[in-house]
Amino acid sequence: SRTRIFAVGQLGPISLADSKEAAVARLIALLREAHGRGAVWITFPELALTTFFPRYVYDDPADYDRFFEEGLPSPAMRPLFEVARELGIGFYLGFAEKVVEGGETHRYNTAILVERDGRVIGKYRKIHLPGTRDPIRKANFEHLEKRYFEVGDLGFRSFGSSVGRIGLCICNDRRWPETFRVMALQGAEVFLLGYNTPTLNIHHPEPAHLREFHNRLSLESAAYQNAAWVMAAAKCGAEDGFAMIGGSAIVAPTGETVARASGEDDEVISYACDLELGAYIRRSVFDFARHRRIEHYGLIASQ
Ligand code: ING
Repeated sequence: SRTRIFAVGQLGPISLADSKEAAVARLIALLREAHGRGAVWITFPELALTTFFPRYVYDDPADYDRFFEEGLPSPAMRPLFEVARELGIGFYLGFAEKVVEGGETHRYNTAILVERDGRVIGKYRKIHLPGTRDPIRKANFEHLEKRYFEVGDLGFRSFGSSVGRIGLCICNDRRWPETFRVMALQGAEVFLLGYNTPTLNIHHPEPAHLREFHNRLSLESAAYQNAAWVMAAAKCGAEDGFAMIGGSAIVAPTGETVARASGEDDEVISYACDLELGAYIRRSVFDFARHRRIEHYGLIASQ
């Protein structure tokens, strides 16, 4: 067996008025709690340093650049990197990335993977950006990720680490099966992701319970159909009154949820995950090489 204790650090609300330093202090408290449980890795949410600002309308980058990080680690992240290295815990962190590449300024919804010794060993920029570029003005908030972020340019990859091969994605990506299959085909045996999922769907009316159901369905099907562990960290609760769902979870390669957050505030869940559990499934029912027939799958990648 290759058993490691993984943790998920769920965050409660971060308001517009909260500083990044206050958010980082909360992440460090979750880190210490995870360490106390013997965890060697922790997954934090999407956009974990600030409120979910794509709910608001901004026109001028000067008004929303304050939500973004520059440099890796950025000044705000530095204390988290230091404590994680001191405790020997690797982590996934979601944040808004502002970077100059090719002489141009780019902004992405990004997640990084940091090894137990503090090295950045992976980076992912969110590919499935939900919502709209322009306000729809159907509720008292928006979902403007297409306005503030570019589509990620790093693809879906898996990264070798001291705790196995890890695949990264972010929030809406979990609803698209292609996300996980592409990473599973690269050997990912653990998928890490963070999410910020509004409870109210502003695009069409639907019962609130479906938010929780679709979150769970996405995580459990990804785990089962790719014989991999899934760790998902919510930022949740009401941020300045705008509610987001909790439901942070650890899901086994059998598709069974083995740990779930019970509240909508800062909370650590953890589980002793045997990475060998996925391996036997990959050698039997989901032996990709033996059973998949790619000659029949062309449409998925061609339209
Ligand atoms: N949030 C939501 C998510 O995909 C959403 C947006 C919710 C889209 C429900 C469709 C249905 O979980 C982010 N940040 O992607």
